[in-house]
Parts: sequence; C-alpha cells; structure tokens
Amino acid sequence: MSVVGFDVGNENCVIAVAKQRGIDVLLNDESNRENPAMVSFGEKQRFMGAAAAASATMHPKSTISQLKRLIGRKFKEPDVQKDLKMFPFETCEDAADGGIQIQLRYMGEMQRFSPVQILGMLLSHLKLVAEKSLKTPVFDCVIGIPSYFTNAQRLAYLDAAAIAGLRPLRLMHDCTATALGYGIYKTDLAANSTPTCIVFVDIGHCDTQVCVASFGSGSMRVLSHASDRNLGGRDFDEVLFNYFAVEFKEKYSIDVYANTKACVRLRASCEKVKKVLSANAEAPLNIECLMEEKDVKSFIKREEFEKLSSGLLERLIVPCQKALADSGLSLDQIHSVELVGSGSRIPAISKMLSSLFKRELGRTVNASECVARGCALQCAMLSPIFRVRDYEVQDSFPFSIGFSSDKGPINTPSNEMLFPKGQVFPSLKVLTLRREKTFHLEAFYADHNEISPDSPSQIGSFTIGPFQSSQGEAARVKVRVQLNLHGIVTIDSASLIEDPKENTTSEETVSENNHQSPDPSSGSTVNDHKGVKRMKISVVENVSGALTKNELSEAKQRENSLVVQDLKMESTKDKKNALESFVYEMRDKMLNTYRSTATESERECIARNLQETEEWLYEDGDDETENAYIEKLNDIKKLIDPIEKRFKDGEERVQASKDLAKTI
Ligand code: ATP
Ligand code: K
Ligand code: MG
Repeated sequence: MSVVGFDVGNENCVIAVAKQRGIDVLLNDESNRENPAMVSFGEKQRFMGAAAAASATMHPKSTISQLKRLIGRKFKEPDVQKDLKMFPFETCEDAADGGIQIQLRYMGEMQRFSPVQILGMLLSHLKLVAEKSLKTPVFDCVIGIPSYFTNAQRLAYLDAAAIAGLRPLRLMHDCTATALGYGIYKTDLAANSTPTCIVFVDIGHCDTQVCVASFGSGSMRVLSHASDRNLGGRDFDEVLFNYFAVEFKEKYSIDVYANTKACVRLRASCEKVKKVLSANAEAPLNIECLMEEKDVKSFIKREEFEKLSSGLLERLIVPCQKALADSGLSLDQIHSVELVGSGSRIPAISKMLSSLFKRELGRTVNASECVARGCALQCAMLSPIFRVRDYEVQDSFPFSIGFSSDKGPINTPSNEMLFPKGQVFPSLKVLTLRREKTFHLEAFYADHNEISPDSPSQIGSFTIGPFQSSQGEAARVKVRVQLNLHGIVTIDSASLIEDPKENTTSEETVSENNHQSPDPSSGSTVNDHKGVKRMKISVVENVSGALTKNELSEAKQRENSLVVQDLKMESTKDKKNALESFVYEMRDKMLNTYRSTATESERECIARNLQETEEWLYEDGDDETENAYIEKLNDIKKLIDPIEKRFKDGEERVQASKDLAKTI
C-alpha cells in the first residue's frame, strides 16, 4: 500500500508519493510529471489525461476539462453560467437538485454525467497512473482542494474519491499543503525563538489563493487564507482570445465566437502565445484553417499583452492584501513571499507582486509540484504505515459557520458564531441544549461576503431525535458538532443526559473541545456512578452536496461498466494490432525463412490470404469486434502452421545430423 498526494488542478494534475527517503513525483506513460485534467469520450471508449488532451480539438463537445469549476455547484449560479459559456461541451440543469449535468454523445446516444462522476473518472485515472508506476495498490491519499471550497464542494470531492475507489485521509487546502512542504524540511526555521512568517501565493489556471503561515519549532500554523476564485492563467488567455477574435473579425471577417471548434483552437493557441511571451518580447500566432477555410496570422508584443492584462494584474492585489490584513501582520513582519502555481510564470505578475510586497520573491518551492508534495507528506503523517518526524500542522478555516435551532442562533460564550472565520480545525464544539422533543439544527455561512455571492448560504440541516425524557422541557441534550479534518461540518453524536440532582434552570451552553464528555456507545444507555443517565439520540443529516448511499452505489456501478467497456476496447485494439503485425511478419517469413519449405501453391494461397486480410483491416475490419480479429488470426495460422511444423522438423533433422557428425 502506498501513501499518495494528489493535486487535482483545473488544468494539470500532479501525483506525489511518500518514500522512506523523501517525496517523489510520479511519471505517467508519456514520462510527464503533469497529467492533463481532462476526460474525453470517444465513440466507444473514454480517454483520460494525456490521451484526452490529444483528442480535445478533435472531439471538443465530448472532452471535459476544468472540472473543479463545476463540482458541487448549481447550474443557475451566475458564475457557473459564465464558465459554461466558455466550455465547448453541453450542459443542462439537473431537475432533481438544480445541479449541473454534462450531456455528450457516447456509444451512439446522448448520455448525461454529473461533474462528480467525471471527477471520479479523472481520479480513477490518476489512481491507475500511480498504481502502474508504484506497482502497488493505491487507496489512502490526501487530495488538495482550494481553501474557498464550500461544504457541498468538499462533500462532492469525497464522493468522487469513493467512486474512484480512493480513501482520502484528508482534503487539504492547497496552500496549507505547500506550506507544510516548505516548513518540514526547514529546520533552520525552528532555531528562531520567534516564528517565521511566510506568504504563499498560488496562481493556477482558474484561481488565485493566498495564505499567510507562521513556522515555529516543529510546527506550522496557517494564520489566514484569501482567494479570488475567478482569477487565474486562463483569464490571461481570455484577454488574448478576445483581442485576436476582434482582430480576425476585421481582418478576415470571421466570427470565431460562433464556432465551437474555432474557439477551442484559438483558446489553445492563445495559451501558447501567453507562454511564449513569458520568455520572449513578442509572439506569433498562426492557425491553419481556423474556420471558413481561412488561415489566420498575427502577432503580439509583450508590452501590448501587459497593457491588456493590467486590470487582471490589479485584481491580484486584492487577495494578497486581504490575507495579510487577516493574518494581523504588517509587511515588515513577513520574512518572505513564495510564488507558486504555473499561472504565476507571467513576468508581469512577479514584477507586480514584488513591488506590492516590497521585496524579491522567494523561489524555494517547486511551483508546479508543491501542492502534491505537501499532500503526500500529510498522507504519510496521517497514515499508520509511515513514520514521519513529529510536525504539527494547524490550518485555519476561511469562512464563518453559524448554527441555529428553532430557538434562534447558537453562539459561543463570547457571543461568536460556532466556528468563526479563522477557526483552527479540526474543531469540536459541544452544545448543551434544553429540549423536550425532536428538534432541528441548521448550519449556514454566517457572512455571505466570505463565500461566492451566488452560492447559497445554507449548508444543511440536522434532525436530532426522537427522544423522550422524564424531565420534560428541561431535558438536557448534548450535541457534538465538528468541523472535521476535511473542513466539513458534521454532527458526531447527540445524547440525552438525565441528572436527577441537576439544577434544571441552568442555561444552554457551548463548550470547546470538551473531550471529557464521552461519546455514548451506539444505541445504549449508560448510567454512571452518580446516577446520571446518558442515552444516544439519532441524528439525521440533510446536508446539500453529498450523494445518498443509493446514488453513490449507482455511480460506482456505472463507473464499473464504463471501465469494462474501456478495457474491452483496449483489448480489441490489442487483438487488431496483433493481427496486423502477424500479417507483416508472415509476409516477410514467406519470402525469406519459409521460402524453400512451402510449396509454390502454398505460397500463393498464403500471399493472397495475407493480402485480403490486410485490405480487410483497412476497410470492413477497421472497427470490428475482438472475436472477429481473433478468428482472422486463427484462419491464417491454420494455413501457416503446417509449413512452420515442416520447417522446424527440418531444422531438427539438420541439427541431429550435425550432432551425429560431432560424435563420430
Ligand atoms: P488550478 O490551481 O486553478 O486548479 P492548476 O493547478 O491546474 O489549476 P497550474 O498547473 O498551476 O494550474 O497552472 C496552469 C496555468 O499556468 C495555465 O493557465 C497555464 O497556461 C499557465 N502557464 C504554464 N506555463 C506558463 C508559462 N510559461 N507562462 C505563463 N503561463 C504559464
Ligand atoms: K496543478
Ligand atoms: Mg493548482
């Protein structure tokens, strides 16, 4: 069993593994360290990762990328609608829950998939890449997620991982993973008596995340997270895309926006132009036959590109300043600023950030692998099969989460919401409530400004009960509420406590990390020596974002049958290739090795047969069943076998006479 970290990006996925001597990044079949985050549906088979990227321009409508944008979100959210307009594949609203459904042609019919299912496919692929490379099963893992992910998005990730047959020991905030990888090896940080504070800025394909972390002796603590969900490398591509689309309208009178394939190709070219501009003062753009049989040609200077992107560059300042403000630190308390994520390779970005933070940016961290490496480290730390030096990781939660009951909001003694922004998690709060019958608790984001403006603020509700107490209205109910290691809100347990000596007018309270109160064992009633009775009360969660047990098992079944189909196509391809190479091999052997063994009529018959088989392979047999290829192969073998046998017998005879000659 291996211990693995996954960075699932909007564009690239990286897989890292913990080994005794450190962390390695795994190579895929193409010997690349990055795996395109894409799933593509061919006519009868799916393609993932690099193979999917290869078919993206051929099958734009059935190639899914930037999955993270859709995970755990509702079709009608304005942000989502904006993204959907840019995506070449078709989507619609899921009538059942307002979620997103992706529609595409597969196996000769229109089929629908949820983003969770597609993410499940991508994760299965990454799991397979890891297993192939490590030659061991992969199950336990840590997966990086953006810190701004909502409860629903986190739950969706866990479901996708379950579909893929993975067990995430933790969903870890991307920047926290980067910070862990940075801190654990830096033993010099521990020498200082005051903690060292570092800012991490991660600019990916679709988003920007910033975090401030402090490193002390044997521990790190995240002080703040901030982000812009809608600002990443692709926004810089889009600036170029619009620039050239306008230019081409004038120059070639073509409307790129109206043609899906042309959009996909121009976007891909603009991304290349952007990369060229990172190393050169100007870049050409040439696309053959973009649309209406027109070749397009243009170029752009870096200066022009920087002017066009000035608005985006300015927006980068916002999350940086926010993270700094929320950390409570001033600029001069920051030891260094580490810039990561490949989206940050644009020179104007580091120029801008260095002037904002008034220093040269640090380059200690591997910008494209740090998240996966940190996740693998965390996985090793959480896994019982690994020994890692003791190192404490304290993350902070970026949203305020409130709870309310039918009697109104539930606040902490200092009158704060249950999990205020910046809460160190995992965190457990024990609510002591006075209730006589079944009641409900609601969890919600307490500050709508912290989450995306179009996301719903409800997280979910919990039904506590039924229960019956002899103490009536004054019955004491303890509810253990957790913000768990994944940053997901759950209720661990609820119990009814009957204490005959208790002052029944005492108030409702919230206490933190109250580990003394034992979790009552399931279904049982426990009496302690003071005559206090504890009874477990059932809790039903109704939290948005998670699949039900049935839905999950259906999704797993569907994935299994898709895998079976892929394998069938792969093995069909193998059989076809085997037949093809047999034809070539035999043609050669008939002309050389078997030339004198076969009679002329045999040679003629076999040559004809090989010729026919070859033609069949290019025509009717181009897309046949596995059995058809096996049969054809057997047919030719039947003709060749007697010749082969004669040839071998002849060889043996020659050998025998040679041996005989030696002995006399
Ligand atoms: P996200 O973090 O949003 O989920 P991701 O992790 O897949 O996405 P990265 O791999 O960190 O994103 O970065 C991808 C982005 O980096 C793309 O927009 C890509 O065009 C951009 N990029 C890669 N190389 C360069 C370069 N040399 N110059 C400019 N941009 C680059
Ligand atoms: K990545
Ligand atoms: Mg990333």
